[in-house]
Amino acid sequence: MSASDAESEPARRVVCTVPTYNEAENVVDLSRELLALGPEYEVLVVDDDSPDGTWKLVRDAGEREPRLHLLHRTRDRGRGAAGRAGFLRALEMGADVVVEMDADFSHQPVFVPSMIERLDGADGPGLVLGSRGVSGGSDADRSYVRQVITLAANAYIRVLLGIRVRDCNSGFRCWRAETLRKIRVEDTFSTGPAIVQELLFKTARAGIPIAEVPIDFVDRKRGESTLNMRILMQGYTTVLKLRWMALRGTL
Ligand SMILES: Nc1nc2c(ncn2[C@@H]2O[C@H](COP(=O)(O)OP(=O)(O)OP(=O)(O)O)[C@@H](O)[C@H]2O)c(=O)[nH]1
Ligand SMILES: [Mg+2]
Repeated sequence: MSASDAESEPARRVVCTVPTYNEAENVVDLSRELLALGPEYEVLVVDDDSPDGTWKLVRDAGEREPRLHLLHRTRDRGRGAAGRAGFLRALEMGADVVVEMDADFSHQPVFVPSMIERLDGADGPGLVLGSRGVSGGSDADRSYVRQVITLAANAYIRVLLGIRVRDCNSGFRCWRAETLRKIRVEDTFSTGPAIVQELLFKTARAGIPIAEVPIDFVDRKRGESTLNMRILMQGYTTVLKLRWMALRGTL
């Protein structure tokens, strides 16, 4: 390979998947920040036909930026289905590393390089979490009530699923592509945000090492949260279902 080929072809592909629902105020700025991290970065926005036109903004910006991709979904709306579709598309695209993160800047692009560096660590984790629960990480920007809900959910998941990581609810993660293939991401069933815990549980059960890197989680500044009591309760129920399926050997 010539020197110029080496310059135009990054050594590996890092695809950042971002599920969006009504994130018109965030999506373009977030994509720009991610793409600025380096030539190996690509962004895949997985939008569920947002009424605020998020997908149109991505489509238009993508015409000028070949590293920005859109997966525009019009059926099966939901954070879980969108996450699954995003992972599968990223694998089809030939990603070596898949980053997943929210669009609302709670997951700040500035932390991604340190997470990827950790994925390259000599002890070879197959998954790296951006974590609020390890030394140097924080969750201080959100209301006290939200912090307590997250802590309670974390304790519940750790006890029920026997997962040892400090931040089981982190949806800010870097995956080796081979981890996603090994745990058969195509077989995940969660329709909502509980896909975060489903994938974490499946990774831990597969004996794949999981590392945590500190991040500062910040509250969304623009746009509306989709979280509500029904989604929260659905999440708790899915965790119970995962435990039950594991006990019965049907997971
Ligand atoms: N494609 C798609 N994305 C979704 C859907 N629901 C939420 N999202 C995205 O998933 C990410 C997380 O959703 P948020 O609404 O921020 O929920 P949250 O982070 O649990 O709650 P907050 O802390 O209040 O922001 C964001 O990027 C959303 O736009 C959905 O139905 N489809
Ligand atoms: Mg959020």
